[in-house]
Amino acid sequence: MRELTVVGRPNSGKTMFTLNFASYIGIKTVDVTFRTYDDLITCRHFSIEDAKKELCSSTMHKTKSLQSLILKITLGKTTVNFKLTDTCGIGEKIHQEEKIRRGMAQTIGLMRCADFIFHVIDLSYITKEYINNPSTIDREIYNYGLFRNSYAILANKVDIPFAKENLTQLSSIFPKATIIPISALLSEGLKEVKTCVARNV
Ligand SMILES: Nc1nc2c(ncn2[C@@H]2O[C@H](COP(=O)(O)OP(=O)(O)O)[C@@H](O)[C@H]2O)c(=O)[nH]1
Ligand SMILES: [Mg+2]
Repeated sequence: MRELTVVGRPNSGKTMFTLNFASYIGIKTVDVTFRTYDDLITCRHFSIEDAKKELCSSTMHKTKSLQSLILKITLGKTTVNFKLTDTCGIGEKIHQEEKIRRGMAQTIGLMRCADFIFHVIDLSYITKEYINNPSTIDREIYNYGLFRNSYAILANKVDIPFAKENLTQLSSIFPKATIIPISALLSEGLKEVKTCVARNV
């Protein structure tokens, strides 16, 4: 089974995307498998709504380990199962909390073996300083993603003010990537994501 992973900065909307994408392709309840850095595996069953309430948050680093869903997508007359794995957000700095440092290392480890990488970028994060910074974590992920050739950027939060202007800026700093504008919160742009998933499962 192919594994697609969802990576990006903390708070970019990875968990919201993962759950609302599952809902978009017709899933009503999910079994979320949590895998910690020390390989402790637990599984919980949620309705999508309850999962969003419990697993999404505006506080940083709500997601500290790998959270996988097994989903299925219908392609013509066949149904294909795939794994969609949400991850601990990564940043430039070494975090003071060990659990989060380990979670970030787990994310990087998974990026190396996943079959496809969705890189979520929060459009509200695109400031002048960000654009001029040559060493953001997003640039690192972009360079690695291009090298892997199984990569797309999800430009998230298109529902916020100035999203259009910021999307133009984002396209200019990451010119070689496929960029899909989405609102994970409002489930916008997910048809294009589904087409991308269908090509890569
Ligand atoms: N306005 C807006 N807020 C969003 C969107 N996606 C996520 N959020 C909010 O951003 C915060 C972080 O979301 P979450 O999915 O937990 O981020 P993660 O740390 O990347 O997993 C939450 O308060 C979400 O409600 C979006 O498309 N639009
Ligand atoms: Mg999360």
